[in-house]
Amino acid sequence: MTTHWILGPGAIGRLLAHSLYPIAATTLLGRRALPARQMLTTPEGEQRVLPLHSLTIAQLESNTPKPPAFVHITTKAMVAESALAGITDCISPATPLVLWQNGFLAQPLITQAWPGPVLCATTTEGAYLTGDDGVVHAGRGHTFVGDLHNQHGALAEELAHTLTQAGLAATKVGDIRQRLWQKLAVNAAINPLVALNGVRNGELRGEAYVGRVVAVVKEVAAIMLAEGIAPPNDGNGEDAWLALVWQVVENTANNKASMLQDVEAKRPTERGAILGPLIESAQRHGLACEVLQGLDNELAEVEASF
Ligand code: KPL
Repeated sequence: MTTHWILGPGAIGRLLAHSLYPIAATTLLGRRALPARQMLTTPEGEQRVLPLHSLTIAQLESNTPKPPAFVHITTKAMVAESALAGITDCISPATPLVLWQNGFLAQPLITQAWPGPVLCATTTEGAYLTGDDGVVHAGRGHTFVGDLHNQHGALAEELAHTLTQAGLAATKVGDIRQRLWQKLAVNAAINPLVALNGVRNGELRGEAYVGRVVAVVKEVAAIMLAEGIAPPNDGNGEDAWLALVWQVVENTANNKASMLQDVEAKRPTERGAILGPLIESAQRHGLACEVLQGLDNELAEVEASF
């Protein structure tokens, strides 16, 4: 059995641990101890309790578990680097990492700094936590796996195969950078607006928000062009990006976006990983980003009030 460590026992981390349990030796790593009995509710509503193995980072230092074949980092984007720093003394620098973060902040930084292979995963699996001992797999999705410099195709293939075997459909891709930026584009058009206004995704279709969505997408589409990110569905520039955003709004109309959940829980948002790379790119390419910068400033103010 291969050994997988999962650093960050949030919703995706615990979904991974439950899914991999029958076919791999998994250890969940976090700052706090978790109850040994963990429940998964499947998309079909079935409930399964598993004795997932978890360790705190402090326990890891005094234990010597079997070296992992993969370390999955499933923390929020802003803390991925510091979480990794907390376990580097316990793993070989050649250990393959798998980054599951939103946005495009942790991926280039860790790819550059880590001596071993770094894979990135982008997923549409839907999951949320119901407490310290429960995770709901709300909807099945698909996961794409690859590395930013296309140097680890065989490893990405192996991981995609393992995830698929575990029931999380996955495909190895050679264009993970494009896919991460495409997701970031959609997140930038939806997340800040819903988080700042306390509304569900579907409400963006209302008169009060349509113009603001269009204004964000206009800036995002120009940045994507400058970054060499192809518009979705073989479409054309701004229209194709807008069509994708409206499609995601439609499909997730009832969702409370992750950034809104963060604001409601008074947690730092992922603005630095979503708006940050867009604003940095706009500045580098001399493009307009007043709308994106305005959203980032407003979110910074909200965070400062926590
Ligand atoms: O990915 C999402 C998120 O909530 O972060 C979207 C696509 C906006 C769905 O809610």
